[in-house]
Amino acid sequence: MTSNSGRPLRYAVIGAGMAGILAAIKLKERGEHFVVYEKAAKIGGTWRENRYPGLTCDVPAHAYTYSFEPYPDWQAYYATGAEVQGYFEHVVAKYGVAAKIRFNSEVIALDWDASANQWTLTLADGSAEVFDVVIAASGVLHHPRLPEIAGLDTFAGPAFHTARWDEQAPIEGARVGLIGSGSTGIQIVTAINRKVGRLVHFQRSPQWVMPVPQFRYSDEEREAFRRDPALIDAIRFADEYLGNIRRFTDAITDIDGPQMLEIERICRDHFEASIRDPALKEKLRPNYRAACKRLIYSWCYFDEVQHPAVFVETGTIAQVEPQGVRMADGTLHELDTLILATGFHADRFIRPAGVTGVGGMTLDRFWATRPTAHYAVTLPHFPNLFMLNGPTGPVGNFSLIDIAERQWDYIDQLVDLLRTGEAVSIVPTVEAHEAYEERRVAAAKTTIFRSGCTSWYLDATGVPSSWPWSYDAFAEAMAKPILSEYAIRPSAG
Ligand code: NA7
Repeated sequence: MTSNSGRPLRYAVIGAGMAGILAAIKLKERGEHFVVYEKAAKIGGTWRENRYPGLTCDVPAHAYTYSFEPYPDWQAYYATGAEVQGYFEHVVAKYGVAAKIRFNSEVIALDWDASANQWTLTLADGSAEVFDVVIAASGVLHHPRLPEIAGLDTFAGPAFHTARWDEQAPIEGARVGLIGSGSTGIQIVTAINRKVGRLVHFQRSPQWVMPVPQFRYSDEEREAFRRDPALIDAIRFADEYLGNIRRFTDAITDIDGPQMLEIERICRDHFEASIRDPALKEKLRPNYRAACKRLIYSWCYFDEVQHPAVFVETGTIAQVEPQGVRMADGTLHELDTLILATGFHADRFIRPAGVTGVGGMTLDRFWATRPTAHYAVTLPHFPNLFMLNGPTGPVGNFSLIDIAERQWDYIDQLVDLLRTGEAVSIVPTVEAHEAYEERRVAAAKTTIFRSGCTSWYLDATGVPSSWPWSYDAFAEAMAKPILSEYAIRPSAG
């Protein structure tokens, strides 16, 4: 638990979302000295930022929990965003980590001092602090991407990104425009279509929809979960969830194999059986393979999109005008409110913080081609820096909490070398990382994500920025770091 100079190691955790809370709990359990820096005034990360109507976690609630903190109180099989935020607040209170979080504290720079084997963190207020270990848990989808549409700022009514929801914007009985049909846009359609006067859904790409069940838990069921946590495990480890993850990761890596053909069949059958109007059906028919984009998991989208108040507009947007959205064919959709469900810059991670590692190497330079990390966790040139939910980790419709917990196990084993005083710094070698990344990129190019669609899974060069192997391969990689891939600087003493 001490550094080579005999004092306790100091850890900085950046971000108090799902992954940062995990790190805080684990470090507190070990009795470590740590500080969590959070740029906002509240915990929760993506669940704090997103408050749009219809926000639902598309991973079954009982599977979207920390393994050490099952939650009998979930109201339904899939939880609302507000409930998920409530879960994280409950966890932070129960595990007593709130006092360790410094709110309104944005880290703007991290600088490695090779002589002291320490990171200096600079905050937005100009103050600086020194740490031995940095855990970057700063999230993935947190920089809203606004569409480049002419005249956007001329719109007379409220126009806002979904992660900056405007509670005052007219929705009830109003003429609402919604641009974007990712998971966010689709969830919003299902939540506001019966409230609006008219909803124009501007859809550049239609979506494949995986039909999933949704149901509420009764008070009796919640009581039973409380009495017998094995009932929760039965959901968490059920074949319908865990088995599906395995089948899904097999499918995305074996794109003509039986699992992918089955996913395609389910999505196609659901689509064919659900949409009545032939014209709408053609608008909603994707021209790419299911699971190429992140699948929409929904129990109601196809019903809700057929509500008479919804108009799916598939034409090209020419510009935004004060009254509404003008299409390339000259049609003007007059609107009171314009919602931008246009996604996020998925390549930012810890940036815009400036990170400078060994020999002046900057993260921007290291990531000039694409954001990468060794097994999605560590970075050559940046010792004693560990990422949770960093670039090239597994992506799909499964719990990122589980992914972060497994990454923590990997990190913990590496940090142990520092903790025991065996080493003062640990960093993957450039050679090991390049060899790994070469294998990863080659495999990623053969996944379903690259089968002919656009999505936030693809990096700037069009290569999927994801773990391209099976779930079990990921679990195995996280279970034991390959120490020969690391440069481990031994302690002088
Ligand atoms: P996504 O999945 O990145 O979706 C963004 C949507 O916005 C998508 O339908 C885009 O169409 C559309 N888009 C983006 N720019 C434009 C412009 N200029 N004009 C028209 N349409 C546009 O973001 P979400 O917020 O829905 O979901 C992100 C993740 O959050 C989700 O996967 C979950 O993991 C949680 P495109 O498909 O590019 O044609």
